[in-house]
Amino acid sequence: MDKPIPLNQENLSQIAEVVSCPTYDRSKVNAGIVHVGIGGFHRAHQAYYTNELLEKGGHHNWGICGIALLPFDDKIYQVLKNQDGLYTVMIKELDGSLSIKVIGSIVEYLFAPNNPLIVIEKMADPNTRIISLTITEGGYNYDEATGEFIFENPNIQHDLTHPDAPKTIFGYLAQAFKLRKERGTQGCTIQSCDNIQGNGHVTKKMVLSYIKKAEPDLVAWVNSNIAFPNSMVDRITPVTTKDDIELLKDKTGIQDDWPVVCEPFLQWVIEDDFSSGRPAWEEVGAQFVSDVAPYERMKLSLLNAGHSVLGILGALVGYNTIDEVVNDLDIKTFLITFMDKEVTPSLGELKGIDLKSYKASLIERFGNQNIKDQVTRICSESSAKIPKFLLPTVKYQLSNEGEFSYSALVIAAWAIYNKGLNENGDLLEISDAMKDELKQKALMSINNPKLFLELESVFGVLKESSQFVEAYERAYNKIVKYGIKKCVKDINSSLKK
Ligand code: CS2
Repeated sequence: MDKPIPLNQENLSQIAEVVSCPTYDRSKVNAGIVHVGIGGFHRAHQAYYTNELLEKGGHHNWGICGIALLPFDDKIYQVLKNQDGLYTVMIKELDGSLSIKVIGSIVEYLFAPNNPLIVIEKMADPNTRIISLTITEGGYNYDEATGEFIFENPNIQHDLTHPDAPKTIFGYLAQAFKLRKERGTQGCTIQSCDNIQGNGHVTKKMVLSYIKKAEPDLVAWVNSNIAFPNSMVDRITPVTTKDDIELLKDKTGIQDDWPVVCEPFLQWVIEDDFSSGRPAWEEVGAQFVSDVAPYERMKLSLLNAGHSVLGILGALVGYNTIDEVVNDLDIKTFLITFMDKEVTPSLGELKGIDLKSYKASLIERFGNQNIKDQVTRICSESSAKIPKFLLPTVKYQLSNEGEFSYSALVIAAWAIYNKGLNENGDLLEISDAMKDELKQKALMSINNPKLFLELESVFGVLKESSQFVEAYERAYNKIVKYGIKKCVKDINSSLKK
């Protein structure tokens, strides 16, 4: 095989002979958007939509400056720098085929830990009109039990005492807003693209909590100059593997050090509330609506919670990918019943949405054998995901005297998962900010399962519901005795009766 062609601006015309590449003049694109968190999801979603818009022409002020905020984001920063911001999206179609496209919407990139002042200046720049975020569910720094900002976080303490060299998004935004206010620069929009119900509201509440303490004189300015639209974001984006990089090289001859792999499905529902203009993303398929809440609820409680159900049960059984788990008929039936009996009643009326076909489409998307979404990816950071994805359903069902035994089984399975071994005795690869605490509680729970529910920052006051505790303990003991597969089979057949 010929030597692979490194992906960069200089080689773009040669690469365009093989795969679809940006046809717009990237040198004329200005970064009106500063995006924090340039991982796979952002690059498969917002940057993808933005690339499609730039292709249409006439939108050159809406390019993206990607910010790598954390020290370990150094790798993606280096890759983007070496590739002039270019990267490949490999869409893994349901039929096993691959659609490949080079994306050019990220036209600048900064590594914050080495250049905090440059990043603050960029966020304060009058040409920056949107600062968007994918900082993960845990990145919003609030206590699940109280909904309040966690000031004890050592990085937040650092930011309060080192305003010129912040480590967290909150420290950066406070300084950028301060400069904007001092200079009389107009406000901008902070657009969360993370999987949190009311992600705009949550962002606003957390940013204001921090600012009240760090820069109290800024509160009124933020309230009148900064918009925080809510949004629902969706595209399944597994972790890129070495095999994906090789596959791209084999199929196209392109050397891309960090391509993105994703499913074909793509959705973005955005509240139309921007303080200083916005790209016409609706021209490329995004939906602008006045109320995103029903879409968010539906997606978080069905897709994301559905993922967690598959991930946690699948990890214990010993599966590696989500398609393997959902193609296990017993687990598939369990998931479908969980969606129908526990989640659906909690969603209320969803005007204009065909829930039945939405749920069917999820089963199909989860079953995409081509994307090989990793069980480890889905289970990672479950301590931040479960309260947002699964617990709202449990709370609804408890207060409406409804069904919650499926959710209780999943939470019991998660308690067992945190002991660190699957049912075959293999070590589980657990990645979670609360990993040590989870393991400690999981081990303490062996003889007294309800101790696990004492993790208040995850479960809040759930331990006070005797009904839930009972269902959870029953499920826990049964899983330990008979294993996941039998428990799932039994619950499936008991509900048929
Ligand atoms: C997943 C999400 O992280 C998770 O647990 O459920 O990353 C999911 O794949 C995306 O939200 C899909 O839009």
